Amino acid sequence: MDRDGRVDLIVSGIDIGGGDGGIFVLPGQGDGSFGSPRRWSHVSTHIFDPPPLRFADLDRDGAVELITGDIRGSLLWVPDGGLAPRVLLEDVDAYEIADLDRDGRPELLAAAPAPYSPASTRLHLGRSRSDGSFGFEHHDLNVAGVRQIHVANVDGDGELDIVLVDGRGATILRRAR
Ligand SMILES: [Ca+2]
Ligand SMILES: [Ca+2]
Ligand SMILES: [Ca+2]
Repeated sequence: MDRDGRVDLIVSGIDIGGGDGGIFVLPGQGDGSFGSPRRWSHVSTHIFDPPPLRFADLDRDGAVELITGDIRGSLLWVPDGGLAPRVLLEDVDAYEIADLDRDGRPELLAAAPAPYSPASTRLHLGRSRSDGSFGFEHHDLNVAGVRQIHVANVDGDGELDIVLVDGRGATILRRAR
């Protein structure tokens, strides 16, 4: 989390001492123990079936941000240090962060029902642009009810593929050449 090369522990839940919920980072000491928790954000997640927490420096400003879902399915951008989270997208079914094109910059993938067509999925692809802004492009796909997004080289061609998992199976999106 703090890029010191040591594994840090992330905890989402209720601060027993203070009673205030949130997301906490326990810095790894490198010897298997962790330092005292530091509050990342006052945003708290579901205690049961919590949404994934994904960390990356998406806008490449040198600070890591947290991407997570809230109780209403909004996708949140949560900066370090308790600043107000920003809603990136609404009604998101699944999301993942990966460096799809392996250029060293992470991309954000999010699946949501396509507007006016609930049988389709709109796949949002967020990335930092050359001018430093962060923005989305999207693709509508003939898939419904995406539950998970995975990124892996499924077909062994060396390029990362996007795997959309729904209730019936998986749809694999291969990178166009
Ligand atoms: Ca950042
Ligand atoms: Ca990339
Ligand atoms: Ca592949």
